[in-house]
Amino acid sequence: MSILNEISEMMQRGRVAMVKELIGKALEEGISAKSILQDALLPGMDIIGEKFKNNQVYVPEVLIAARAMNAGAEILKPYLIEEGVKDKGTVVIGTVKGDLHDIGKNLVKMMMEGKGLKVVDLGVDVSADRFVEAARENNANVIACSALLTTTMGEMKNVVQKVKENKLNLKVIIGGAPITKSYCDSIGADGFSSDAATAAELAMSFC
Ligand code: B1M
Repeated sequence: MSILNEISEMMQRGRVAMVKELIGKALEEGISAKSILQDALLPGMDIIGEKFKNNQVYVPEVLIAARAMNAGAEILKPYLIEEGVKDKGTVVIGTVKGDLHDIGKNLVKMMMEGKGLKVVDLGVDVSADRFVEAARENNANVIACSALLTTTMGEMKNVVQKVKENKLNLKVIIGGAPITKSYCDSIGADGFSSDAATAAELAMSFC
């Protein structure tokens, strides 16, 4: 089995220590952090997602896999982020109200920090009011909302409305598995991206 397959396998089983060790080994072997993320961790999480959908695994297994995924991504962080001058702008990021998925949001944050942006992370289950309050407190250029559930993505519309009501001079960008460009246009958000790297570029372009 290749080391990338091993990492994916161990991540799916939630074996945090093994994931860390194998990632260290892969980096020593010269495999890029980008490849470890794209060819091992993300496909591993897709497999878990498929099994979850088909009732082959349940919430506890998904949670332990998610913990291993986050631990792996943490190790890759310094390799993934390019050196950049800090504070090219400020982004307030969070996963919307009712939604506890944070792996994608954490990746977006990581990529943004890599571009030299200051990122204020509000975590998960963030209401539209909280996004607006934090944006004001931090004089943010961008609010970045993540949602993984079709039942929670509606909160993004509330964020856009609150920003307009409060006449804040900033952009709202959105993303996450169920989000599309047409949804973005329909709620009047300023930008959409389907992946973390493009989300960071988008945020930069608004700063
Ligand atoms: Co949940 N879950 N989950 N889950 N989960 C999904 C999303 C689901 C598709 C699984 C499925 O049925 N196949 C499904 C949603 C169905 C739907 O709404 N259409 C689902 C469900 C139903 C649920 C629960 C309701 C299950 C239940 O309890 N019965 C429940 C809801 C809890 C809640 O939030 N209130 C639930 C719970 C959980 C766990 C807690 C167990 C765990 C989350 C742990 C955590 O995040 N710390 C979990 C997980 C891990 C998943 C799957 C398996 C993986 C999600 C993930 O992290 N992917 C997921 C199935 C799947 O996606 N295949 C699933 C990896 C991550 C890197 O991708 O977040 O898409 P993603 O981020 C991408 C892009 O979307 C983009 O960049 C990232 C990478 O490039 N992106 C942005 C993300 N945010 C962005 C923001 C941007 C731009 C780009 O701009 C601001």
